[in-house]
Amino acid sequence: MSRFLTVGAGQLGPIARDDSRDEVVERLIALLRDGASQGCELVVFPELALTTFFPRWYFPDSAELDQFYETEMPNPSVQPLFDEARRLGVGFSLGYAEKTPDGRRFNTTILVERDGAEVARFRKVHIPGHEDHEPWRPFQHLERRYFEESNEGFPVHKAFGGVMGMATCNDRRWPETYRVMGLQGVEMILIGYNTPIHYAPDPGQNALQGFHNHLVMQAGAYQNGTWVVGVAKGGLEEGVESLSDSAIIAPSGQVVAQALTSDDELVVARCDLDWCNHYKGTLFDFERYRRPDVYGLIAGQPDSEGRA
Ligand code: CDT
Repeated sequence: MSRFLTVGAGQLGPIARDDSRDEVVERLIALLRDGASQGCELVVFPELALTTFFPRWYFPDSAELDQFYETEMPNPSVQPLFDEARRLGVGFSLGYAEKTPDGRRFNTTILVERDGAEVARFRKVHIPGHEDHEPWRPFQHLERRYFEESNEGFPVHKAFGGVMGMATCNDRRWPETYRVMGLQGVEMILIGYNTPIHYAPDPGQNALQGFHNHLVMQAGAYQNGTWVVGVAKGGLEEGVESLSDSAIIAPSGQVVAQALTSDDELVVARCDLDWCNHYKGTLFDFERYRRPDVYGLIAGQPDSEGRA
């Protein structure tokens, strides 16, 4: 049997600090229309897709910081994207900085169905970078100052004719991210990212950024028998080069479609969600072959000597 879902990875090129939400939303709508013309039922947009990647700057003043957050979703600037998506019958996922009514800040992604209904909001679990201003760096990575870690985990959702999950940027580097969703039968994981090429704590990793990006997503896909859609905001943004390389990855771990540019670009693949069953029902038949009885250390908190 086949259960096809045509998906677009809506990669973005750079967003300048003074680009307005309206300008960015126009770019998102152009990608969405491109997707509709190619038969996409779902377009996946990157992490923090409405603004420049603001954690690269230290903002001592919270009023200045607040301009990058959305206090409602949708809001008047983003509403045209929601309207156009519903008109076209194309669903989407969109990453943005969320500030809740009680002042909490999360790195959030909303998933919206083809009829415009909200499926879920996912809040990033693994928050990388640092809490305090570190002037020795050529640019900051202050996600740990500007976002709380979510404790909501990695739920999955019946939508788009399958079982969908979400993760955000640094979440993709952790095998547990995929496995927690794999255990819930996930068939497609949507991942947006902003990955600066320069990694200040260990620049020796810079040349490996592209390799590591695909390595983790391909392994996560294969080991859990799921599709993975990885979508970048890449290119040279405010003087910082970020990884592009958006990719759609099959449950076999193979990259089936990949971005060629560092700019706005739609990467499309027709994904058979039933193909997941080849892997979930053979090598990765979890019920038959997994050994959770010997994996205690993974979810436990080790003591000071490293014992679970
Ligand atoms: N946005 C995000 O999570 N980026 C991180 C950068 C590396 S840590 C400074 C990532 O894992 O790609």
